[in-house]
Amino acid sequence: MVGAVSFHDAHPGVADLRREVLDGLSARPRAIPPKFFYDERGSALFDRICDLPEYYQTRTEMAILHRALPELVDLIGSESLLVELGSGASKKVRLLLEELRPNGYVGVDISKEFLLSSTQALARDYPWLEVHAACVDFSAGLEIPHCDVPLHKVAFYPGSSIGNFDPDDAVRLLADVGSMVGQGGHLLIGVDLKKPVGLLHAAYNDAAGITAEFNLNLLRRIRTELDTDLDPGSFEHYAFYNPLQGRIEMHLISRIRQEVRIEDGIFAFEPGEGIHTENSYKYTVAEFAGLAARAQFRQQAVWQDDGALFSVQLLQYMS
Ligand code: AVI
Repeated sequence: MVGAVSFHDAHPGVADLRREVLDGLSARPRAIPPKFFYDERGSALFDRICDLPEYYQTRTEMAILHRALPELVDLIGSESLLVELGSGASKKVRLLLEELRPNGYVGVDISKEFLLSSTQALARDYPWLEVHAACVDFSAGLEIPHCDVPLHKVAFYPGSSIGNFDPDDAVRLLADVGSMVGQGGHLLIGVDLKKPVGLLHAAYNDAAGITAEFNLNLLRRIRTELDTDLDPGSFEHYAFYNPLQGRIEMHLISRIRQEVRIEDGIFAFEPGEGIHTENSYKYTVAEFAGLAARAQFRQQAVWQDDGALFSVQLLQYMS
C-alpha cells in the first residue's frame, strides 16, 4: 500500500476505562493505569511536555539518535520492517526512516487520532514506504498485524516509555517484543537514566504546570466519558522521586474530604488521600542490561549524551 495507510483498530473503549477506573479506585493503594492519560487532549498535553525546558528527555534523545545514526545503519542493515511502539507524534522515527530506508513501517499506538494523523503524514511524505497503523494497547499483549513478513524486524520504542512499566511487566513486554522481532531481530529503545534528584523533580513539576494539567486530565477524561459527579478541581498533582524504587511517582491528591460517585460506585477520600497514576522508572545502563537479559535481549550498543541524562540502546533478541 503506497501513499495510503492500512488501519487496524483494537483501541480500548469506554468499557475498559470504566472497568479499570472502578477496579483501581476500589483497590488499596488506589491506582489508575497511565495508559488512560492519552485521550486527544492528553496526547496534546504530552506533546507540550516534550517541549518544556525542564523535560530534558525528548530533545536529548533526538540529539543522541542524530549522532548514533551512521553506526545504527551499519548495525541494522537494510531490508527491514520498522515497527514503532507508541508512535504518537512520530517525529523521531523520521530520522530513522530517512537513513534506514526500511521496506515497511508499522505505527502502533493506543491514541487513535494521533496515530492516524501521524501515519497519514508519513505516508504522504515518504511515498516509497509501505505504511500501516495498528491501534493497539500493547501493554495487554503484542498482537500486531502486518508483521508476518520475511524481513529483518526492528522495533523502535523511543521516549523511555518502558519506564512506565514496573520491572516485571517491562520484562514481559520486552519478551513480547522479542517474539515479534524473532531471533536476531532488533529493538532500538530509549531509556531514561538515574541522575541527580533535583533534575528529575523539575522535569515532573514544571514551572508552567503542564505536567500537572496532564495528570489532572485523567480526571477530566473520567468526567467526560463516565457518569460521575467528580470535580477535577478538588484534586492536585503530586510528583516525587522515590529513591528506594528508583522511580518518579505521580499521584492525584484530594484537597478535601469528599465522596465521589462514579457510575454506581461511591469512593470516599480524606484530604491528602490520593490516586497513584504513574511510575517512571530510571535505570543505570547496567541495570537495564540486566532487565533486557531477563527477556533474552543483549545490549549490542548504547549511546548517551555527555551529561549522561538519557540513553538510546540497541538490543538484539538472542532466544
Ligand atoms: C511517556 N512517558 C515516558 C513519560 C514519562 O516521563 O514517564 C510520561 C510523563 N509523565 C509525566 N511527564 C511525562
